[in-house]
Amino acid sequence: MKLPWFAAAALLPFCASNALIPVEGQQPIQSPASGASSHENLSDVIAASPLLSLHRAICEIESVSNNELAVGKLIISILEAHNFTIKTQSVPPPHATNSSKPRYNIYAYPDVSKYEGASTEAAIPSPKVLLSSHIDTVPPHIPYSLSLPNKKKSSRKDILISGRGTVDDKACVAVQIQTLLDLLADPDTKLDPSDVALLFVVGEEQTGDGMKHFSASDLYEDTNSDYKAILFGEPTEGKLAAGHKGIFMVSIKAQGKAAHSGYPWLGRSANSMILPALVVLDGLGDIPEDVGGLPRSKKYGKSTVNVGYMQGGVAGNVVPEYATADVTFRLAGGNVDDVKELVTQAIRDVDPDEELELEFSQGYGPVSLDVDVQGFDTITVNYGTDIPNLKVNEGVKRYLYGPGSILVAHGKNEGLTVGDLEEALDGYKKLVMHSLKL
Ligand SMILES: *[C@@H]1O[C@H](CO)[C@@H](O)[C@H](O)[C@H]1NC(C)=O
Ligand SMILES: *[C@@H]1O[C@H](CO)[C@@H](O)[C@H](O)[C@H]1NC(C)=O
Ligand SMILES: CC(=O)N[C@H]1CO[C@H](CO)[C@@H](O)[C@@H]1O
Repeated sequence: MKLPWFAAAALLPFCASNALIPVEGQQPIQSPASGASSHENLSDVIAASPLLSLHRAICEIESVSNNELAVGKLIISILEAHNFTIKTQSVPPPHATNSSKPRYNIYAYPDVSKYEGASTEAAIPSPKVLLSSHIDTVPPHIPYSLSLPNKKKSSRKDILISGRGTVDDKACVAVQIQTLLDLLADPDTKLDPSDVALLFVVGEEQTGDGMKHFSASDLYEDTNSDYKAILFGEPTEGKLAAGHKGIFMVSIKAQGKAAHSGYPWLGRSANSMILPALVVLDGLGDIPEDVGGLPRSKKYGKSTVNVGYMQGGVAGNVVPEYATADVTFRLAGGNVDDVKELVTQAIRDVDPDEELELEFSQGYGPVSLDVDVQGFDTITVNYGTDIPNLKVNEGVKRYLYGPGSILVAHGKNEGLTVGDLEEALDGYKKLVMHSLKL
């Protein structure tokens, strides 16, 4: 008798996730005879797969930046149950908040004494391959849910998993964990457990303080001598990223003088002071580079500008005393110092008396990444990552790879399919095995 795929799955709950259920040639999820709600059946699919249920468990816990403790605890308990040794790193809350909530980076490596084939009894091994992603998300939290977008011809791999973090970045957290669990459990890989480690950081969506903390830590100092490759997880649509754009920000502040709006000559409008600068910056990406525009490149196209935040004045009938704006630049080329100079000049051209106060963020230029692995399509991406926040030794490869699309990652419709997650599991296994042979 040919069992329906979900029944077959239920009989095999302890298999490796990718061996559970054939992906091709599925019966439709909703057979016409079925009177059961598809929702319950979708849950069954998730529950039957170690990867999908791990992903679900961590997505169901809210972990907006600065509130990463609960999801961190769950990840620790899962890894400990699989004989990983955990080192936590307490990361102080950012200055901008006055939160006193503890938050931790998680560094985890297989407890070598419990895995056969371990080559070393070193206190903390120096791995060859590190897999890293972040456990914080952007706000607001959106609950985890399952759906079938196309009910007529959808198969198991088309099940859509939605909710905050399902893509960015808990898809990578789950896939990276499952990758190591599967590889360690498979004797054919001959994986030395002391060659691999996991790093899950806090704060990526804000300042990258989690990764900066790790980069400066004794733990990293003591264990980074043997790295061949670091695998960074962010949504790249299952492609290997050849690089990402650079980024930096400027905050502009204007101080005017308040007055009754009927007698504006008695005051000075901070909004009027700041507006010309914003108009100039807003157009800077469209001006050719050789006549004072932002850098361009064949690889990344144009640099872009986002006047993302403006605040000024207190009421329509008051001449505004204060105004402020934040502008973000995504750099297609050049370096941050040159672009800062260009931006400063563009502002001073319309603010010759230097009345506007400028505050630049640190930022970085475009980040080039490694793509020397067979069998992957490549992509370049426009978002920032934690990669520049981790100082790596010369010769260490940096790969950026993960399931799902950045185009939905911070939106209300954040989500990816079962197929996306399972393909990325295969992709990560390939990347780890490739990296070990470097
Ligand atoms: C963890 O190690 C213990 C002791 O060596 C072993 O009995 C157990 O099966 C291991 N658990 C897993 C999930 O590998
Ligand atoms: C934190 O911020 C809140 C609200 O602004 C304030 O009431 C509280 O006193 C602050 N706590 C500390 C420790 O600064
Ligand atoms: C959990 C649950 O309700 N599962 C249902 C899925 O659909 C089949 C019929 O196709 C039902 O028999 C199951 O009970």
